[in-house]
Amino acid sequence: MSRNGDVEYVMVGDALRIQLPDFKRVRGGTGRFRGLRCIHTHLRGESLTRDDLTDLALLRLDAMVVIQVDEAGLPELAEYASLRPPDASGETVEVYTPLPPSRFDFDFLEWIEALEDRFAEGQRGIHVDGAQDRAILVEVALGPDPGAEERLAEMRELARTAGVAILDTVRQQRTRADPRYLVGRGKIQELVVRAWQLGADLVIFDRDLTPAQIRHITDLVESRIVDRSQLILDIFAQHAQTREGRLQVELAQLRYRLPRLVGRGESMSRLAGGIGGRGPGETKLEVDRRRVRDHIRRLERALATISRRRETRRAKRKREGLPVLSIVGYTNAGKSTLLNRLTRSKVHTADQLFATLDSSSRRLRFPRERDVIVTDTVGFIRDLPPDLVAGFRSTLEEIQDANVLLHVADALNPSVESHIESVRETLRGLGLAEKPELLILNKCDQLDPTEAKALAESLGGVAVSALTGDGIEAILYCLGPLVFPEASRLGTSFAAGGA
Ligand SMILES: Nc1nc2c(ncn2[C@@H]2O[C@H](COP(=O)(O)OP(=O)(O)OP(=O)(O)O)[C@@H](O)[C@H]2O)c(=O)[nH]1
Ligand SMILES: [Mg+2]
Repeated sequence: MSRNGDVEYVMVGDALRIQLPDFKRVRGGTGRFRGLRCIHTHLRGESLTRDDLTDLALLRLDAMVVIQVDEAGLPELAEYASLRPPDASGETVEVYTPLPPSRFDFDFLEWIEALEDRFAEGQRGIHVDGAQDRAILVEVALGPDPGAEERLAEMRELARTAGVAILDTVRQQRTRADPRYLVGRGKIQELVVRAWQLGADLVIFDRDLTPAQIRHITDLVESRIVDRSQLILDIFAQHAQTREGRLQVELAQLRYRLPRLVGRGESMSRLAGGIGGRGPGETKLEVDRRRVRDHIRRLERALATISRRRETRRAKRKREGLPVLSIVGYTNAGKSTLLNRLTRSKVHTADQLFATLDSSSRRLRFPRERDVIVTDTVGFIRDLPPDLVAGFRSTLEEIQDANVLLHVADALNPSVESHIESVRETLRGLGLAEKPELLILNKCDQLDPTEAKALAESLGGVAVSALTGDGIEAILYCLGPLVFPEASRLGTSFAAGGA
């Protein structure tokens, strides 16, 4: 029924269910309800069911009304529910006290307009600094998920780095991922209403979504849907400085998006028989896909050219015979700070994830006029999809040249051990597990010295502070024999700076 009481749709069901028609989507009326209320009967006198409330939310109806009917078919009580304006409770639906239908004596139009005004007011009341994106974070723990807390903390860091304000989090614990929505139908309902109540621009999922899940969720939620990999790619895009870096990120973004492009009419593709694939039956989606694929090929060619030039540079370095030290490690561990400390340079550092995207190389002078090239590269993170890693292969080639890896870990992070493990796993995936590695436990200026020493011993690393310079001599001391193995056989000492 419409606002002014006209009957717009009539649905006939059986004792168990009615099928709601496919209402057209509400567009443009942000903050407004659909302007339709659904009035239906329950033949066995039940109250509003969970499904009723889910439909109310997903269809954003003005109200869901159920008239309970007695055995003679006569109306008993009418119960109704509406969506709830945003408030501290976090509740999304309000169910009102049932009344006999004859006792309803309020002006529906006045009531629903007042409710909409309270909605709009609640949305305006939510303030966020500056021009930041406003997001709802969805956390899904699958089965017994011991890493859930860590992952959550990391998602918040990623969001902060991307400049997104988290307005609220919606959590769910389930045994398996739902193939349609990742979360269950009830959670999706809560999410739809929360996103709308809070006027969220984005809904961020703390794990990756399949193309089908993105499509189904997009059908229900008006906000933009972002999964973990997309969020990481967004950060990469914000941080890429060089032309190569930008091309790599763009390529990775397109590869990630290609299977996720949403559209209708895919069944048309078999009808497309035109020359050059551009048949009469080609849908808009296919045109889009083809454009993306063409663009991917162009980017790949451009990157190949850059990569050849890089190759020449690397070959030159090889001819000079300088050993290469690659700094690797989890993102935000302090790799760039360590490069700066070791080589007295000034590459960009920041308390952000993926502050560094483009590799840089500097010279480090060891005693006796021996030079070493030190390179700093993009940081690692757990569960990075292989596609994404592949996009950075050419940057990672720098690591391939390394004689020794300096593996930097953030000793302050409670998850330091799992970080070290994911870095080693990524290195294994890149076929780099065999390189000699020196583990550096960084940021020890913030730890009690005995604690730092114990941690370094238990993990087999060197405790340092790249920020204050504490422990840098120890790094040089340990590096000497790794970088100049022939010299160390001759018994030369590599202690630098009097260590
Ligand atoms: N307290 C303390 N902070 C440090 C130390 N080393 C680095 N930091 C801080 O940690 C943050 C990250 O440092 P970066 O050097 O940018 O870290 P990164 O590993 O290069 O990070 P990405 O390039 O983003 O992967 C910065 O805020 C640094 O100031 C340290 O020894 N002690
Ligand atoms: Mg860095």
